[in-house]
Amino acid sequence: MRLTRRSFIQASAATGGALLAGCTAVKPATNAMSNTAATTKPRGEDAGKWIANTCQGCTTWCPIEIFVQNGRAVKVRGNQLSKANSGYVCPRGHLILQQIYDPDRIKTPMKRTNPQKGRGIDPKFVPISWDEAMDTFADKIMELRKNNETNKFLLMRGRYSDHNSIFYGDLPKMIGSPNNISHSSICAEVEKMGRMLEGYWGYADYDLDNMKYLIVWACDPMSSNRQIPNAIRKINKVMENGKVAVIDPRMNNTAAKAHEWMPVKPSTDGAVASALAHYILVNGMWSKEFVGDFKDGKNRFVKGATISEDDFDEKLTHGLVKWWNLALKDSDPAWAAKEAGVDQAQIERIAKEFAQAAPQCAVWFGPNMQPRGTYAAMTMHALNGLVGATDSEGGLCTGMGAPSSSYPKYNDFQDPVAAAGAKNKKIDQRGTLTFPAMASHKPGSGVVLNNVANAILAEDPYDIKVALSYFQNVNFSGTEGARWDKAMTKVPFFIHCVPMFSEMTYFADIVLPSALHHSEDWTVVRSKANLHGHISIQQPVIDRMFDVKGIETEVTWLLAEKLNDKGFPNMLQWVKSYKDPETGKEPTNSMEFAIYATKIRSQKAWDPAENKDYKGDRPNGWEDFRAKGVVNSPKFIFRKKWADGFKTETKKFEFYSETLKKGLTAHAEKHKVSIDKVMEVTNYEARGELAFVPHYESPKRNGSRSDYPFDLIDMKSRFNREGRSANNTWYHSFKQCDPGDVNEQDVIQLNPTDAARLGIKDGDMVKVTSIVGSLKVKARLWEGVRPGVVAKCYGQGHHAMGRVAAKDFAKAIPRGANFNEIMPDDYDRLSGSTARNGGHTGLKIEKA
Ligand SMILES: Nc1nc2c(c(=O)[nH]1)N[C@H]1C(S)=C(S)[C@@H](COP(=O)(O)OP(=O)(O)OC[C@H]3O[C@@H](n4cnc5c(=O)[nH]c(N)nc54)[C@H](O)[C@@H]3O)O[C@H]1N2
Ligand SMILES: Nc1nc2c(c(=O)[nH]1)N[C@H]1C(S)=C(S)[C@@H](COP(=O)(O)OP(=O)(O)OC[C@H]3O[C@@H](n4cnc5c(=O)[nH]c(N)nc54)[C@H](O)[C@@H]3O)O[C@H]1N2
Ligand code: SF4
Ligand SMILES: [Mo]
Repeated sequence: MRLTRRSFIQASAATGGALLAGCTAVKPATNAMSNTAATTKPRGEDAGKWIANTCQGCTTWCPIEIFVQNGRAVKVRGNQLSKANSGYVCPRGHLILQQIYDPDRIKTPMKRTNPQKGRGIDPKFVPISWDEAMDTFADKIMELRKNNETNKFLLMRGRYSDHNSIFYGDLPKMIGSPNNISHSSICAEVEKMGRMLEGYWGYADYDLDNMKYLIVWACDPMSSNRQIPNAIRKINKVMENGKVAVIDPRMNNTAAKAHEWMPVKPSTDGAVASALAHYILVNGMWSKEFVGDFKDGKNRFVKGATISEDDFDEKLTHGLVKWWNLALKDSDPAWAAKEAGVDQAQIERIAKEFAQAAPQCAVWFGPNMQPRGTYAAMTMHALNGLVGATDSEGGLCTGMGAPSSSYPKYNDFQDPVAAAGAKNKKIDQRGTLTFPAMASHKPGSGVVLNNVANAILAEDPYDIKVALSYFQNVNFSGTEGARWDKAMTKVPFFIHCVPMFSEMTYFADIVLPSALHHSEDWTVVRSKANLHGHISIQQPVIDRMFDVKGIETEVTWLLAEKLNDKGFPNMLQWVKSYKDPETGKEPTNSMEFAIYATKIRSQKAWDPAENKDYKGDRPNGWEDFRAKGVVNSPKFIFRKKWADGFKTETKKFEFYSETLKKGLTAHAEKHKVSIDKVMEVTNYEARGELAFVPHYESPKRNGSRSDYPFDLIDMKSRFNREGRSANNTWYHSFKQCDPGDVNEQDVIQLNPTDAARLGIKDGDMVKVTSIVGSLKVKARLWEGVRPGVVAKCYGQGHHAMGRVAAKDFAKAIPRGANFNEIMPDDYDRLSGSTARNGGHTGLKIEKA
């Protein structure tokens, strides 16, 4: 049967119709509404049960339970044992049901029959067997091996589980490629740059129970960010105990509840943060316990005054006086108020009340994905150090980990061809002069996913012949997506491993339909929130309805078998080393491999014989862990870092970052240029020593103010399961829960004063133009966005995905507008992060 895109849709519709009919035919899931396990069977049918799993609708990675009745998933709640979410999910958790039963899911492997590739060009997919799909994949790998060009295999990852260590971490090395490219840099790497001041490369956790002042900055924890159910539950507590202030150009969900909303001009956050620090210092409100004091106790922080380092006795921090002299002495609230377009008195009030609450306070800052975001994030985090809130009760911390065991090593099985191939340069140009891409402070250790499209097109450092992507749709999620359309057209052979057709799938030669992580696959994930870490299971809760497979494990196994048949046995030997930790048995098929890998990874969590001194949850064996689904760590213990030292070069919290200086020095030396030159080519303003301290950098904008007068800011919808829920009807029917947005619509939010000037009325279609291109979108007049700024929720504008996400799926006509299409391809180059926040896109707006 030839399956064109149109007939594929029709085929899906038929199956989907049957499914939906099936859903309505069964009894209502009344038992699922009860908090206790069901005891009575509704109308003599299956009483149903809650099965533990993990939601990955965002980076919170909530332990959840799915209620299954008559073989169907009917309700989702937080895992009642979870300390991260206290048994609750956010609104997105419920969309899992619509994801599972989405009639537009891909139901079988498919191969392309139309050699022509491009956006909206029908690939003319035909269904094939897994056997044929994996055979073709293996042939492609054998060809690369034969030609000694295994480095030309590229594996890109979006979301993932712990088992990404197998598929993303080890498999490319077994094949012989250095090119395992994660999505981290289109995600949130800038945030981690801020925490470099304390030598930590990761996200924070917050002690909301004991907090008295919270500054929510460039994020919206009640709607997005990294612990939503906990933030929703605990925000009231902070508000009762003290105050919440939100700094964001738009009135986000948290701002709608907070005591203060400061609508800063985009990318001027560094100015406000510097002014808060200035105020705190001038008024003697810094933490004497954490930071130290003047030797004679006399405060010399006076506006404009240069201070001698000899006069200050620093304790657990490093470089306070240098920071003041280089960046803060003139950065007073009056200056910042002008720069950021906000009220001076508000800056002073926030500074004062924040410092008064210290150390029971925190700056909760978001990723700040703007071209100079590194320094903005550093300046925000410096405040957490200045008042001693970091690693302190009522403040913030690095959070807890959760137990996990190691996977068997691939190294013993890697052959010389693969070992040589894996030594090549990575495709993303990390570590080149203009891409320092530092993970932590090591240049070239970060990833620059969005630049892979440019590198593929330029064949620099080389061309890519075989690409695979899973859990990812970078043609939609990456800025200036047309680059990705061109790049994926150029790649001769591409495999997409996804449960849904997407913008990226247009370019696939083979599509491998994926088991959904949250309901059909075997794995574990680890995360943290509410001062506890957790390891949480993902296991099948329903029988698979379609011919889908788990990508990270089952596909690895199937490929290994095929490669073995073709004379390359090493991979099969490697996967067979994943023995069942309970019985010692070797896996004999892909499903056993998936289960054993899950047991291996979580052994420390469930095996009473392992990890004996662990003070967190101790399930009694594998079955008990499966039933409970989660192991919570003990509670975070504060001030250990105060006692033991931070992981920076100086072991102190660095206001003058010797750690960043080390990284920048290494990068400059490698390229035989000065650090100033590095700053220049990476688009930062700092020169000299300023590069090593938190400071304000003015907004870097694409497009002149005269031609493109508006600043675009971008945020996630509270219904975005990252990029994956737009084909769910609930996404659209509840859209007004995104402040300012409208049900069933996709809008750009515009302040009424700007709209009046342009003659635009609520609901008018407008044409928005950046230096990259134009889009048409509906205008929504809304006071919750500051004049001069326009805000657009990320998530809609799909021309693929399915019949709900697209306006016309068969004709590839989008529903709404994906602003990534007009956001210039730009970066915070120190981290390699893709810029999308902070008004880096200048916009012109006209009535359409
Ligand atoms: N609902 C939802 N939550 C999610 C996800 C999701 O898809 N949906 N995804 C998860 C993932 S993968 C990640 S990485 C995290 C990311 O978490 P966040 O980055 O915290 O999420 P965003 O909604 O993108 O937040 C951007 C915020 O910055 C504001 N903003 C933009 N420019 C500026 C500026 O110049 N200054 C200031 N002060 N504010 C600015 C926007 O208005 C918005 O409130 O979220 C996770 N949580
Ligand atoms: N303008 C703008 N752009 C953004 C953002 C933004 O806020 N604004 N957010 C950015 C951020 S923070 C991130 S993390 C990225 C995310 O962007 P990507 O890394 O590209 O990931 P998604 O778009 O979430 O994933 C898309 C694909 O995953 C597939 N999928 C869904 N469930 C599963 C599953 O269980 N298994 C497998 N194998 N596949 C599955 C779906 O079919 C879908 O096509 O987007 C970034 N892009
Ligand atoms: S979407 Fe995120 S916060 Fe919501 S339930 Fe899922 S993992 Fe938790
Ligand atoms: Mo992300």
